[in-house]
Amino acid sequence: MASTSAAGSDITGFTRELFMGRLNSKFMHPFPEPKEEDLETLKMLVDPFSKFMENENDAAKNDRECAVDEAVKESLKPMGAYGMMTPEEYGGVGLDHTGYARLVEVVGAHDLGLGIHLGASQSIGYKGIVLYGNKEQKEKYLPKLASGEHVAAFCLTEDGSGSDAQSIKTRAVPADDGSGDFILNGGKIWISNGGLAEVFTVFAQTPQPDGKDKMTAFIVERGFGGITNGAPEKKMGINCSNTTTLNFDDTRVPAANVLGEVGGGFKVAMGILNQGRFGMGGALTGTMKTCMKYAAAHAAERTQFGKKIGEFEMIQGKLAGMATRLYATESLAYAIAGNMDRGVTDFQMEAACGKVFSSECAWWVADETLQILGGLGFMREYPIERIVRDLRIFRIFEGSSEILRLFVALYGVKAAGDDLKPLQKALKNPLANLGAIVGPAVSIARARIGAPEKPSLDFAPAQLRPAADVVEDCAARLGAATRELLLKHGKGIVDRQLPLERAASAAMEITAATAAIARATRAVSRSTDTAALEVSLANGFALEAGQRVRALIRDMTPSSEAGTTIDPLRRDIAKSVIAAGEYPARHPLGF
Ligand code: MYA
Repeated sequence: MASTSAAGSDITGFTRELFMGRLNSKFMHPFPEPKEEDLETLKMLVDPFSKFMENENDAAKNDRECAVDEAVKESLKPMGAYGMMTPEEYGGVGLDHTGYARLVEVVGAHDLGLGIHLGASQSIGYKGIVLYGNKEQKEKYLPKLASGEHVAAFCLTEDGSGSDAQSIKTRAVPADDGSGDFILNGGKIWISNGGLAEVFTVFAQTPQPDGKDKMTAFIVERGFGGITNGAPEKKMGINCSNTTTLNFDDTRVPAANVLGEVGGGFKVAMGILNQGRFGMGGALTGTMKTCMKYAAAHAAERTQFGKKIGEFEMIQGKLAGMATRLYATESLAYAIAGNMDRGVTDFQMEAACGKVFSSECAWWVADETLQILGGLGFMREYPIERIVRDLRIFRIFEGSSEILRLFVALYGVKAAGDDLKPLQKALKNPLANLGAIVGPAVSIARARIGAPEKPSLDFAPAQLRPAADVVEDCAARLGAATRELLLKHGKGIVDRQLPLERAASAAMEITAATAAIARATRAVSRSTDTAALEVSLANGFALEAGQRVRALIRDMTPSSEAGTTIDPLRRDIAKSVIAAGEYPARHPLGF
């Protein structure tokens, strides 16, 4: 399917507006939809790919052997699996974001470890060349990477630098010979494909004219010399993906291999990660669907106390919760992908929401599946055991749930601060300097804060009013609570991570619920065969999410019991734990 990306779009993001109590429906409605002919082409790719994953790839064997079967890799190459989104002119399949989400859903449904091998190469490993590479770099590297002849790796994380990505120590300095080449030294850890890759996107500090270091991105070939990798790490899951350390010892990198601008590496890293995160939602809807198959089959077959267990309310509650979360995750994943395809550039916060939401929902769904299967789910002969192990890392890598919640909350709060201040020039660095914007902004605006217009999802049809009412109410509450937080804490808000965490969680749930409503609205307007069910799923998700969100927002406000009592208690308890270096209470028996 050829890329249908529009040249640009003036549609702005959805999630940021929530912090101001606004619902930017344009992002969600009409729910993005590819052209009919694109879908036909995509179907021709998905069908054989699904059959291959079902019949030829053996996920359990890959897991046992801690490597993707070589024959599988060879078969995947001509299928375009190593270059799904790479432009056709460079030998890739040229899928748009929606098409990519659909194909990785197939991978996620069958083998997450294989998905990481494929994704680490194209979703982040050489994505930078596609996004920021010049013509020569693209022509030189992309064809072999898209065909799978070479694989790539993304090299950011270091021993002392995980979430705090700017703190890397790997350094590249200009060579003494005046050639413009760089000499690269340093070490990276936990690099997916680290032992297999021929091409690395490496982030390193480079000296700047002002004497300070700034990050630069480089395209590094294994053949440049001085590169060694450690043995594959022994992991809890995604075992067939290769994860190693990497060391650069006086590796000479030609000047032509700077990716983007010298000193512009952090933006390159963030741009790649922002672009890559939407794929996780697609992949994990596949995983959740696999879980649901096992859960549904077991609920229908297993008899206890003279009844099929699916007739018991508790199992029904679980299955419904799984289906509604899956519907919301899938809706959000395709809303983000569709917006990226229609040229929306303001999707960073939604991509972060989609990554966190999908990884947490998938974890919950897999865990509930295991619970429904009982002892069977714990046995190796059932794939749920592997799926649970594989899924755990998704809440950690590509931006942990915690750092992405902070990212979403702080950027949302910054926007709310901007909204409150009529004149103040926007500060650029919210994580570090939020106070400088929030303090003056709030004092200027303190006197003139009024309730904004009631947020509205007026596109929702009558059947979806229950869900729309919840979302409208929650958005208004989030806007009001954010204003209260800003007024109370001013510049101190940056350190109030517990209310920020709640604000982000609320925003994520509201974003997902709105995507689900928009998708169900489309189903209703087209009278599709599953429209009534989709209405139930969207209403079901939004009503439950609404309960969670109202509790989160209640606890966000500084005057709440959480704000005044529980959070200070939690801080004190944590300090005691850290001071003791262990569980600090005396044993009830005294020893
Ligand atoms: S790869 C490693 C993953 N690592 C991370 O994700 C690191 C997480 N940390 C961060 O993202 C950043 O450090 C944070 C910012 C967010 C904490 N977009 O002072 P700042 C701009 C655009 O706020 P910091 C892996 O795990 C900002 O506006 N711009 O930054 C492999 C400012 O610009 P300016 C952004 O406090 C997994 C400047 O940067 C963003 O240092 C394998 C500084 O901002 C942003 N997001 O920290 C997965 N953030 O100065 C395989 C900041 O101009 C993939 N900025 O105002 C496969 C999955 C799919 C397929 C699967 C199939 C099964």
